[in-house]
Amino acid sequence: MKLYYFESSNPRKACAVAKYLGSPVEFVRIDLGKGENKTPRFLAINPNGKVPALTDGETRIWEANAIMAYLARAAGSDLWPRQDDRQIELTRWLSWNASHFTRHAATLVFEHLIKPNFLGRGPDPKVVDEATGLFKQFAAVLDEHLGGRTYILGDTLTIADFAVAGALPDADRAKIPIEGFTAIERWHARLNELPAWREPFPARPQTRAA
Ligand SMILES: N[C@@H](CCC(=O)N[C@@H](CS)C(=O)NCC(=O)O)C(=O)O
Repeated sequence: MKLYYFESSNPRKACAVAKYLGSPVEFVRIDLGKGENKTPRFLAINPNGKVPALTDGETRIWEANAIMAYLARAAGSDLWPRQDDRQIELTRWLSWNASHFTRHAATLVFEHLIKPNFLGRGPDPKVVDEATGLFKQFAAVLDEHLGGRTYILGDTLTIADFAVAGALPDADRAKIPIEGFTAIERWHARLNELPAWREPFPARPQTRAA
């Protein structure tokens, strides 16, 4: 299997799961800064031109959630639960996350990190205000849910935890307002105890000065 990645939030989820499970993947770095995600060769793997993507023989999978599920199922891991009712619960949180929680966190990452660092533009205060308010609205739902639980589905770590936490490693730099959501903070601190979550990406070879 080959796992195509870059050091950014969506590939982080797939790389973290691969590392956590010890999946037999070859990590292939796609340099977004150099546009390697738009080459015909990569577009044949993921026509969206985005990472992560996974190939396994003739199988091509894109979308971080699907890649996490594929790797977990291949490993027979509880990260992808076996019971139908738990798979439905998991799907609920993945859908909620994409439409609400990480959606607004991703807007803040774009405004505070991507625009200034890669596009030479500053954040738009109106967009920041709106995303901050909406993020807090949905963070309150997660905070309440996590109140009596260790992980999103209860006692067992699943891919929902990796998916929902996707943007949180950038929370400080991207001004994602998680302070005060104490159950979220505790849960994310617990994820940060996992080496695979803290350091999901392969080490990069040092380049030597000529
Ligand atoms: N919904 C996709 C999002 C993938 C995505 O947006 N990846 C970003 C990096 S975090 C990317 O490849 N951006 C390059 C581009 O859009 O040109 C997933 O979950 O895998």
